[in-house]
Amino acid sequence: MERSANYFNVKTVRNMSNKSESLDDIKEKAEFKHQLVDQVNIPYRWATNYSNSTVGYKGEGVSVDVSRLSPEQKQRYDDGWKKNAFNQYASDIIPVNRYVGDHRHDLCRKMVYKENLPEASVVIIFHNEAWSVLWRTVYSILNTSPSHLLKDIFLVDDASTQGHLHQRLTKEVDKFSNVHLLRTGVRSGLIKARLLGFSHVNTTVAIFLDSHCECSDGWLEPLLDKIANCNRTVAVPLADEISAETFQFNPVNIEYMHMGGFDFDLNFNWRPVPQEELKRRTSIIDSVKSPTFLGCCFAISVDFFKHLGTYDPGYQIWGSENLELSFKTWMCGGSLEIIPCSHIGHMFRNTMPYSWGDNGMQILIKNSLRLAEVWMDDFKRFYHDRIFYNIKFDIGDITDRKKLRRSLKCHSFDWYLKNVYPGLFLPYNSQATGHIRNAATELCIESPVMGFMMYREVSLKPCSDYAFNQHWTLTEDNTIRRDEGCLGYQGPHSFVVMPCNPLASQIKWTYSQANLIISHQDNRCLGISTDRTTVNVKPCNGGSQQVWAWPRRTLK
Ligand code: LR7
Ligand code: MN
Repeated sequence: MERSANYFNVKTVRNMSNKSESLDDIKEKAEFKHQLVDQVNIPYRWATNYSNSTVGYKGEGVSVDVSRLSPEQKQRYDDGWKKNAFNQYASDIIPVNRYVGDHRHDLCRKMVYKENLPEASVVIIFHNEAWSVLWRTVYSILNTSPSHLLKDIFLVDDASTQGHLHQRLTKEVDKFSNVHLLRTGVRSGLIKARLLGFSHVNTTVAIFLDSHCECSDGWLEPLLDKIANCNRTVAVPLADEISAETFQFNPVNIEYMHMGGFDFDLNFNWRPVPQEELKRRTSIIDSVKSPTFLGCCFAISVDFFKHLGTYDPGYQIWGSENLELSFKTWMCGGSLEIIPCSHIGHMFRNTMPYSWGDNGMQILIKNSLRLAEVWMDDFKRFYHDRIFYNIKFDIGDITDRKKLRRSLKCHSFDWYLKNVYPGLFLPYNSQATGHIRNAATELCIESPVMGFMMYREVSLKPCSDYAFNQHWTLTEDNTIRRDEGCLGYQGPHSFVVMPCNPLASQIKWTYSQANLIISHQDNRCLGISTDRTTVNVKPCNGGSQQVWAWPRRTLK
């Protein structure tokens, strides 16, 4: 559908209680009007006049010029970042009802889907989401879903504490016949919140979204089509990026498709699609089989999700549920596919704004331990190794989850690794694993960020049993490795994590268990920099600055 620049004034929202209500009417009532008028002096790149309402049109972002904000505006700008870990100030300038554009490949636009696609309902969970961001998620769904395919939207409030999510939200939701509000009452975490939403779904397909997503033209049909063909397929859209800084919608380029992987921190990561999978596909818009998925956005058959025992309700707050669903989907007879014709934006942010209670890291580890215990068979040892064996965790009762796995007669994790994720690096026969601790400083070598960002510098940090990114493996072939990244020598003062190309001499090291030195070619040794913030390589001198303790734990 072609939208004019002032689509804002002409387009009618479908699926609303009062079906003839135009966006103008909604604008009158809704909160964004006063937000916009309120902020009319704010400098931003596109619109200069709200009567045009082109702010954010086609998914453009807003760049706020902080130097031009009044003290009161600056305060609001800072508060927005603090509360959300994204630029709420920018988000509040953009209409909650914006059009993000049609990001489909031409071939997708030409697709003709079955006439009788199954009906879906959407579950959106949130704990303290910004108003403009939450409603942009809802409006984007309403604006882009054919009404005969979308039944309900369930907003699940996971015990939010922010005022606007109480009475005001209840009232706003009342204006829509097919948007419903559920509340967990006590903080339950995203997994249980999703399960609460799911218990109200009475359509063939359930779709789960984070509360900071935007659906774009044509996102729904290809997901439903996939599930209509086989209800054991979990259908995953592309996760386009909504910038946390500007709210610009940046679509994924499907020429460079990625698949979901994981590492032995039990974190999700993006991986290149293997050659065999690329060859299997006959068109650029064919789905990509993926070992795991992100978790923020996906569609699943209600029956199949129930068959798989939904999520492990023992998972708290955040984490592991996407890997659990990935593993068991594959291991118990289904498949996980990324659908290049379905574009959903997710706002990725660098930190989490909300509290996890007393010890977030422990919660995360407990979830991962449950996951490993139930689904990973002996391979769980590669995760256990990451926890440095020092901390004991009570992971709760997992009898039911194990029973579930038995009753479903699922494949083993070994089968999954061989058949679904053959490219995963398994740290067999490692020579040493754990902290690499410097004798002179007691500091440990830390890789950049959790997970991997290639070619970023490593650093020296106080050793911590909770810092997974201080865990290194001395591999069989003499590399200092964390999953897909190896410690690489780029020059005497530059050490980065780089791809583990077996032919690259930059990543080859020798560790002597006798005198505890790590050497890199020609009798040069790894030591610490003068300012003690990072490592360097100098001729070996026997000093404690070049001595490194690295536990000799061998993993077979
Ligand atoms: O206690 C909570 N209760 C909630 O309802 C904590 C969170 N939530 C809500 C929250 O408001 C949000 O809507 O749960 C949703 C997910 O939390 P986010 O958005 O803070 O986390 P995230 O986007 O980093 O989370 C990713 O990983 C999670 C693992 O449990 C889920 O699978 C999320 O859906 C998932 N999102 C992504 O995978 C995209 C970003 C990660 C990367 C790379
Ligand atoms: Mn999210």
